[in-house]
Amino acid sequence: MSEVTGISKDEICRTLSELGHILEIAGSSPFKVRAFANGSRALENWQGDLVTLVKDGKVTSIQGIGKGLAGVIEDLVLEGESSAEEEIRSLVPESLLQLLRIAGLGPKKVRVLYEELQIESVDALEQACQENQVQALAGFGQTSENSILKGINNLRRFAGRHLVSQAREVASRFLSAVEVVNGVERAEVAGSLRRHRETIGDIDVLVATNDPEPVRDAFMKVDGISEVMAEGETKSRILSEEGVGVDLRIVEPTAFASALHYFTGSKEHNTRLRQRARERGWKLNEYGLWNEAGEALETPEETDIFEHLGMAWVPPELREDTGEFEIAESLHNKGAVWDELISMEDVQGVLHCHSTWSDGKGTLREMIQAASDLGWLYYGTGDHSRTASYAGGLSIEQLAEQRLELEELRKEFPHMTILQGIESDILADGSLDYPDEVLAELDYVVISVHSSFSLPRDEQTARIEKALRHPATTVWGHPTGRLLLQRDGYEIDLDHLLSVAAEEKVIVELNANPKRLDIDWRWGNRIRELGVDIGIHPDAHSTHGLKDVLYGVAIARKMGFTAEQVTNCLDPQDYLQRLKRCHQPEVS
Ligand code: DGT
Ligand code: CA
Ligand code: CA
Ligand code: ZN
Repeated sequence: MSEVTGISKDEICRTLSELGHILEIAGSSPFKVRAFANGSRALENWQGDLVTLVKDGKVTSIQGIGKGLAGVIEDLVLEGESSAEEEIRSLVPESLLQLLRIAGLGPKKVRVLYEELQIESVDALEQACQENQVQALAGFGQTSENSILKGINNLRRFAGRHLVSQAREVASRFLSAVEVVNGVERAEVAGSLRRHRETIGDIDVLVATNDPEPVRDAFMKVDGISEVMAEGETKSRILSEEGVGVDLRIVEPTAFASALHYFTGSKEHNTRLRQRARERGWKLNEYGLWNEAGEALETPEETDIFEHLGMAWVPPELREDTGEFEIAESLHNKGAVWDELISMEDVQGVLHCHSTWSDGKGTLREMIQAASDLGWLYYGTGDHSRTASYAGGLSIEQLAEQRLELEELRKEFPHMTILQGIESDILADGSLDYPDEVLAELDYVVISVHSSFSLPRDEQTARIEKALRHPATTVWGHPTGRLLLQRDGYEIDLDHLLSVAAEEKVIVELNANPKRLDIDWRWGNRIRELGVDIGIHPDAHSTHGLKDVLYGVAIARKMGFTAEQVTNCLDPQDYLQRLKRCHQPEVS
């Protein structure tokens, strides 16, 4: 954050990149367009205190930022606004920027739509597509018209939901502000965030106190509120500057557990549980639990609610009405509790990490150091393979050179087991990206689809099955290719492919990148049934990205996994054995 105007570096980067897009849509000179795009990227990669740099008048010392752009940055940092920005924004209608949010539409195409068809809004574009006006334009065609319609559909479908990484940040800002207020006995985040859903609608903060007013005041003073939507005695709602809604509910301390249970949800879980209460002639709601005589039962903790209703406490992640009631009841009958689900401390190491050898931002040394700092005992490189030239995929020679660097790093990090792997593109015909003898030299191979997303279901399934059956394949990376809030995965027979993975002993990846969280948690029960092994992999493209493992762990908990059921919770020796087991028949 700039202490002058409060504008953050990220925000400035976003503005510069957006201005570049506007210039391109407006048909400005390619030099000017590139200056903004490159400048945004340069600033993003630059580490340091921007305010100091501006005050010293040294913005142009950042490589890739010229005089003109430096002026814009200085104005933004010092004044919070810039006349150049206003001028550029006035070049095209603001609603055009919405079009850029449609998958597959860049500034070039938006410019054509605007120039040729005077399209200024998403609605207008949808209509033009439906009237087949877009396919007639140069550079478009029927396929792109269809994919624009699909993109519009997705845009609307995903509007108003947020990635869990962003929601967590916003939630902790509000939680930490209210939990320290005098008189607050308990404070927790409930709702979908507590259930570890993969995307979040809004954040639900619950506070127990006998003195609501100071809590509400503290809540309203949190940084980055863009709008107060409701402000009441016990219920308030704001919109954060990130566009995330935050609900605050204040309850009396004795009602905390029942309110926490209620506002954790899911709605479906709540309905089933209330039904159970009703079957006994009891009543359950957000205020408490009452027996048939109308007497309130004491429920100081959530466990008490479940206990009264004849069940073991259900971890919040599993409250989706997907079989948790039957398990909780049988555990209760045995006097047992739910198995401890996996946690971050159980993770012993990771693979599938990118470095500057391909498209990562961290060098191998930086990445391994960061993994070691996280307390991990093994680290596996997983750069892109040679066909992924857009992502700096490694040639056979580079793989060999990388091996030499790894030899050195093994000496530097003797406590780490350092593995060389690759994220091999699955080629269109299902073969892998290097000759067998090259693959055989690696410690493991992740196979991933990065192209030909729209093959028919049968072909896509056959393509991936072939790759899964390749003897070098160890891990199936981001199995469905979905990007949360952006696009669905490719069409495949996932159930069949999971059985193939089980048969071939290929580890199925739970990709921990918060944009992916792929494979979807809804497959958890089926995965256990098939006996498929999963691994939680960061797919990190920076040292920071390694920490994404925590989002993967959250999803693994939602799948109901314990540490014993996740491959990268094995100690290094057992892990190496497990990687070698792929494709080899079980010895009994
Ligand atoms: P979200 O915000 O869409 O990601 O999902 P949630 O689950 O956080 O939903 P939200 O914020 O609308 O409500 C929080 C919880 O409150 C929800 O999980 C269950 C409870 N709840 C809300 N409305 C109802 C309702 O009509 N019936 C029942 N039984 N519970 C409700
Ligand atoms: Ca919510
Ligand atoms: Ca809510
Ligand atoms: Zn990938």
